[in-house]
Formats: sequence, structure tokens, C-alpha cells
Amino acid sequence: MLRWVRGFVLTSSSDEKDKESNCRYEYLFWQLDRDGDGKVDIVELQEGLGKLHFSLGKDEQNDLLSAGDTNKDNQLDFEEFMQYLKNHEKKMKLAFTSLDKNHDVMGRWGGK
Ligand SMILES: [Ca+2]
Ligand SMILES: [Ca+2]
Repeated sequence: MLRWVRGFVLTSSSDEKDKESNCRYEYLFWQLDRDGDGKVDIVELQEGLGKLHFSLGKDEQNDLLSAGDTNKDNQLDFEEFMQYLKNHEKKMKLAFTSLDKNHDVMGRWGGK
């Protein structure tokens, strides 16, 4: 758990904790938004998470889209995505932890 945030923590003061999470989530968002239109739809979400070996179940994926999509356009824009992750940080961190098993992904995640 600590290992994967080390790259960010080393250069961040505690005031910048938010910035640090934002940075991580931003990275994830842009990984998911494959066509680069600034929104993530259900297909991008499912394919993207699968590709990243992100262990989010079907229910969670649906929840992410239905609960996160506050303006009901069936897509998550960056703000909606960030808001959802912040509201569900604990759940998300579990999923991030499972990512840690894949060193290939984590290496890129940490910017090494
Ligand atoms: Ca998109
Ligand atoms: Ca939306």
C-alpha cells in the first residue's frame, strides 16, 4: 500500500495530500478515456479497467456510472469521476491495492 504512493509522497507535503490523490485519479481517468473526449462511458470504463487489471466488479462498475453520473448523460466527466472516487475512497483503495500485484502496471503508475 505504501509502496505505490511513495513516488508522490516523497515530493508532497501533507498539505498537498489532495493534490496527490487528484494526480493519481487524473492518471486513471485519462487511462480510461481512450478516445480523449474528456468523458468516460460504460464501454471505456469496462474495457479500461480490464486492461489495467483493475479489480472492480460489474456491480461496482455500474455503481460508478450510475452514482457517479450526476448530470445523467451516461458518461463520467472528470469532475464526476473525481467526486465518485473521493466519496468511495476506501473501496477504490482496495482496488488500487490489488493493482499493486501487477508490477508492470505499478511501475508506470509510480512514474518510474
Ligand atoms: Ca471517452
Ligand atoms: Ca455525466
